[in-house]
Parts: sequence; C-alpha cells; structure tokens
Amino acid sequence: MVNITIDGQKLQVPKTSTILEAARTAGVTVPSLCYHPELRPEGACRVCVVEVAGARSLVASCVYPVSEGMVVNTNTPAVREARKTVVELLLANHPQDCLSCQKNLNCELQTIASDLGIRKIRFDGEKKNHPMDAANPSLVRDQNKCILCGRCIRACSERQGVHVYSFANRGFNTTVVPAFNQGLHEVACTFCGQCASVCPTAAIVEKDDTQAVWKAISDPTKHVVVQTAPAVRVALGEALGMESGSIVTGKMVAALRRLGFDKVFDTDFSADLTIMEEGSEFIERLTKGGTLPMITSCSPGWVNFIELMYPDLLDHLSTAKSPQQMFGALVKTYYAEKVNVDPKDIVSVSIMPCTAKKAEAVREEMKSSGYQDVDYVLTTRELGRMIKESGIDFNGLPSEEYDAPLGIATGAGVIFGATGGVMEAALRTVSEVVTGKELECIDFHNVRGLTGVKEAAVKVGDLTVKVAVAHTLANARLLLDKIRKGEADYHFIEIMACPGGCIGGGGQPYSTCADIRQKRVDAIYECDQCSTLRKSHENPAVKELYDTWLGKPLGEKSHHLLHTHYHP
Ligand code: HC0
Repeated sequence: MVNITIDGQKLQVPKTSTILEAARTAGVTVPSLCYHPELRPEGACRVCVVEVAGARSLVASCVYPVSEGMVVNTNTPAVREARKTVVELLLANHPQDCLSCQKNLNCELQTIASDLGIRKIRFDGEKKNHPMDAANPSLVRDQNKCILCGRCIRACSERQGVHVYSFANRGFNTTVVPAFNQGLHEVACTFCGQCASVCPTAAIVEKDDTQAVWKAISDPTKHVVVQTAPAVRVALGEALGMESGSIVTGKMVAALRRLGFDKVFDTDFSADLTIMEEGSEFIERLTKGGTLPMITSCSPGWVNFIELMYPDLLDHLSTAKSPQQMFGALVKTYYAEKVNVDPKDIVSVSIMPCTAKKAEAVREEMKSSGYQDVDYVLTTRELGRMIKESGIDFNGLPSEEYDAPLGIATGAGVIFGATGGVMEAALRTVSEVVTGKELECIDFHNVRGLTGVKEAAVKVGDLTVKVAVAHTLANARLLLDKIRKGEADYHFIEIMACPGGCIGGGGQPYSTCADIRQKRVDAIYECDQCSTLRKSHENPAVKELYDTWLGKPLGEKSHHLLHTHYHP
C-alpha cells in the first residue's frame, strides 16, 4: 500500500493502482472516455488529466501509477481548462446530430460535454466524411462518430480474441477499421456486438430494425408473433429507468401486447425443447460413439467464431439449432397449423440481448418452415426504444402471462441466459433420462458463476461426465486449443460468446459492467427458483408437441426443423 493525497483527502491505496483507480475508490469523479474498467488502459483521450505535485505537466490519470507521498489535484483551473479543450477538439470534427442520433442520451461524449459545461465549441474543425459500414445484418459502423478511443479494438482483441479492428493512418486521417478497410461482413467478425456495447458514442451500434417491426404490427393482414429471450427479462428494466437486475417478465409481456403483437411467446419454451434435442444428441454420442466433447451451438456469435477460426472442430458442435431458430421453425409450421393461419401471413419477431442473433436469423439454412423462420430480431435496447416511443408507462404496467402454448416454459429454460445455464439445464434432464430416477438436488452450483472457464465432473448413473463451461470468445479459444492438442478430456462443453453469457450480450442496455452482469445473473437464478417446473423434460407444452406432432427427439421431423449444419 502507498499513502497519497487526492484533493486534500489522505488515502492508502494498493501500490499497483493508477491515479484514476485510486480516485474512484475515494469517491472522486474523474471524467474519462478511452478508459474502460474491464479493458487495458490506453491513455489516448487525455480527458482524465489531473495535476500531480512536482510533475512537469498534467498527467493522464488512467495510466499514471500512484507512488508514496503523491499529491494529486483533480479539480484545478488548469485541469478543467485542459479537459474542456480536449473535449471541444473532439467535438470540433464530430457530427452535430445529437438530437437524432441513436445514442442520444446514452452517449458518453455528450454526457462529458454537458458535465464539463461546454456551451459552445471554440474550434470549427474539418469534418470527416467516411462512408457508413452497414452491409451486414447486425451492426452499423459510422466512423464519422468515432473518437479514436480504441475501446472497440481492445474489447474485440482482449475480451473476444477476435482482433477485427485496428488503428489505420495518421493524424486527422486516423481511423479504426477492419483489415484493409473492409466492411464487417467481409472480415472475420462474429457480430457479437461487444464493440458496440463498449463504444462511448454511436460509432458502432446495432442495426435498427424497429421501423420494419412497426410496419408489420400495423399491417392488418399480418399475424405478428414475438418471442423473448431468457436474458431480456432481467435487463429491459434498465433501459426504462429501473434498477439493474430488476425482473420485468410480466411487465414486458404486457408492454409487447400494448405495442400490438398478436401473440407473446417465450424463447424459454424452445430452450426447453433444445434441451430435449441436444440432450438426446449428447446421450447418443456418449453411448453409441460420436464426436466428443460435444459443444453447445445456441450462441450465434460463438457459432460464427468456430466456423471462422476453428473449422476443423465443427464436428464437435451439436447440430441442434438455437432456441430462437427452433422457435421460428415451429411458429410457421406447428403453430400455424394449430391456429389455422397461413404461414406466409405470419411475421415472426424475436427480442434478443444479442446482435449476432440478427445475423443468425438470415442464414441461408434457417428456412426450414419454407419461409424465413425468424423475420426480425430486435435487441433489448431496440425494444426499450419502442416502448418509450409508444408512450407506455412501463413501470405502471400490470404483470401479464405469456400466451400458450409457446409461452409455457420451465426454470431450466430461463437459466440459458446466464453462463453455465445451458449446461445445468442439460444436466438436469440428461441425469434423469439416463438413470430414470429423480435427482435429489437439481442445482448444479459448480457450473454457475462468472469464472471464465469452469470445469466439473458430474455423476450420471455409473458414468462420470466431465463438463466445461466458457464465456467470452477469448475463453472459448482456451478450450478449443486444448481440444486441438488432444488435451481436453471433457464430454460436454457449453460456450457462450458474451461475458456472463447472454445477460452480457452486445444488445443489452448500456453500460454493462461486472456488477451489473452479476445482478442480472442473480435475477436469472431467482426466476428459476420461482418457477413451478424447473426441468425441461417436465414442460407440458413440450411434451404435447412431441406427443401430437413431432414424434420423438431426434426423429425425422425434428431432424428437418430443429437441427442444422455449419459452414467451414
Ligand atoms: Fe441467449 Fe439463447 S440463451 S442464445 O444467450 O440457447 O441471445 O437470453 O435467446 O436462441 O434460449 C441470446 C439469451 C437466447 C437462444 C435461448 C440459447
């Protein structure tokens, strides 16, 4: 520990701290832009400058280490003037369309400009004129709004191990671009959207599909159904002014009805169905001999990653479609038959915490109903914007139930939204199906939590099943490299692309951090605990689906509608 003084406050802080970290632990606010608490500090933007007694000039507090006896002032005329000048220079060549910008009121540059009291910009800089990168289904990049903080570069390389972005050129022409300034659709982007979730401005945002959904809702010839992913219910409240970790399932269902959706269904239903298919596939591979370890296939950012980076390992992926896509295939077949609506008149919308789900929905093979199975995917943020636009008082809404039958789900379905949840749901079902006996305890705590890679050995009858769970693509790499080297003796692996699983998805409300992720995870397990049914194979609507229509897991109809293939 070292002794330092910040703004007259004497403190003891770890000697490895930066001034910024020390200031924040002391409750002193130092503004920052390029700094992100979960990424390597860069010291690029200089917004966080402070005065250090004896130093020749102001220092960037995010990269400046503390030392014994250091005296720091974070609020002097020189500091305030320097910060203002830095932000004014950023604004000098920044588009001035704040009122109509997708990040209006969610933009960190806007907040800092306001906090620093900038009322006019002294410098009239040359504006950039880069074309938009909008040729992919998930993300829109507007380099004209980029402030060169480099957070997207670091999120993509450090958190995801994908390395799509880097700085190019010099001076005014400096940009952040994929290799050779190609579009995201032309490079090895997984569309996970972690770049968008850390971008302080609107330089990277989700592709907005709300207008198309409004149009479908107001078309009287269309029957518009919506499914909501597990992780949306524990995060949507944040976009509407509620505390992190608020569980808003019932209010969300009510809001979707008031927006005009004809039926409100739950992706948790098809998560239960996924367990039936994927669990059966696992048992078959284990007992009859198939490629092991088998790896889950429901996170589309992860599926893109393995296709792009480890195509030699594709046989390890389960062939089960993701719950979103199983749901889409059933809506335009099973459900359409049940309610006697022509599938061509059904518009299938999903609300997801994920930007990669938009790309998953338009994959060529996702048309097993004979139509595009899922027509539009909205992120949690987009749904939040639609609710605001419609003037709904979200907080004042009553709690309403999902529609039957595709809204009936178990606690096993909801835990899909947190890292380890798919594995736990699978273990609950696989154990009982293999042994024919009811489990005494269905809480598999050793696959829960936010550790990057978790391992467990689980007794299933006479077998010891070795499992592993990873979240973030950088952690996925660790497991895949082990498999490649022949050092992985696991039977079953769950991989989710985003930190914390889907609760930390690239389409979740800003600004996600470790604390917020933990609150969302806690809320997910609370939803599970409160469920009447907590095992996928006990879902009565799934049982009815098999009994009356599908036949059996891995049967012919399942094979056609619920399983898929991958592209090396
Ligand atoms: Fe997920 Fe899913 S759990 S990927 O994270 O499996 O996006 O929430 O909807 O499909 O169910 C996301 C979340 C889903 C799917 C489910 C899976």
